[in-house]
Amino acid sequence: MKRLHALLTLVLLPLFVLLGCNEQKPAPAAAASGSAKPAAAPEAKPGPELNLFAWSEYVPQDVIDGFTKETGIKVNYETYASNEEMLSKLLAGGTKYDLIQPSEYTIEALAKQKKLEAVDWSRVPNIKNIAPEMKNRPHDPEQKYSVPWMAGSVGIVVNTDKIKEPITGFKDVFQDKYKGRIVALADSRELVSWAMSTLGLDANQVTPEALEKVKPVLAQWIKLVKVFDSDSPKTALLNGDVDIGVVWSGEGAILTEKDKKFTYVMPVEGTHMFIDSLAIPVGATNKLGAELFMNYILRPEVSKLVSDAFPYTNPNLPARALLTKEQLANVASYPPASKLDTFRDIGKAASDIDKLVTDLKASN
Ligand code: N2P
Repeated sequence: MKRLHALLTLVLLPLFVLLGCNEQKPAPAAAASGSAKPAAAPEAKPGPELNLFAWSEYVPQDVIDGFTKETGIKVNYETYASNEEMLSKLLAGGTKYDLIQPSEYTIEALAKQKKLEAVDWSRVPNIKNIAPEMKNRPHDPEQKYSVPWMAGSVGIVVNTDKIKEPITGFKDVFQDKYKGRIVALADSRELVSWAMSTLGLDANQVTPEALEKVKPVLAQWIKLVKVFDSDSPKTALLNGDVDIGVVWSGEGAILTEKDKKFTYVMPVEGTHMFIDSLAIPVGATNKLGAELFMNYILRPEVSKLVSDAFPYTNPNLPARALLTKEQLANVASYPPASKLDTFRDIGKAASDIDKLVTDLKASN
């Protein structure tokens, strides 16, 4: 009998491991493949609704529908177009959000202010799918609070039917001859960082002196821009309203994919990488639902749906393995290896940036 048992174990165990590879017991560090079920304590029950506050054009409807179908949890997806907009609504407290999607520097700021709940990783074992280089970054060094959603950067898209001169960086975009032909992100921290890179300054050293230097540069640039749009900067380029733009990399990827007349350029002055991540704000009433959602979007086949709709840099390695050669060859989504820095929390200087850009736009 004992022998039979040993034999069965010998034969069946590897078979079980082979076949049952997808859904595993939570063992975040050790699990090897795609998708693992969260370890919900028997008494724990998520709430019936999940208030998700996330960037616009970032969470595909089929992902939300799939989650609702599987869990019965209704997702209320409210959008924002900048970290600062999200912060002001979050901190105003009008709505109780269960899940937010800040960029790294805003994760860092919220964590410092003790405004984030630590994620219970036993409920989010699929975190193992995230590339090691996207974890434990300076904004969340112990990976306590955040689940990377998509990474990306900012780049220049040129309509080469209309613009024949070589464009290599911000200084080529913001020229008088392109006045009224430019789209740019409506994002103050971004705008200031582009001007800082052009001046050879470190975009994380936002001192009053640095902002004094930035001011005349931005005053000039802002006059040239026809459209400020962070939600869908591709639209003005697609419509032919403008011929050149500084846009999110995922928007650039969509444009170059749609029409070969669009080219994508990484600014020669340098750019930064953002890591937009899911996090649970203090005060969330459905933390369990939020953790279920985190684990769900970390499944490779679900994360692939995000890449299909919004082709940013997917930090989920098994999801990346599901993408086509064409998707992976898009240089806007997957720029040739370069180590990009991320923005850091700059504390009070964030409101100096905001004031500077608001004033310059108003006086334009
Ligand atoms: C998605 C916007 C990308 C966010 N529409 C940039 N941090």
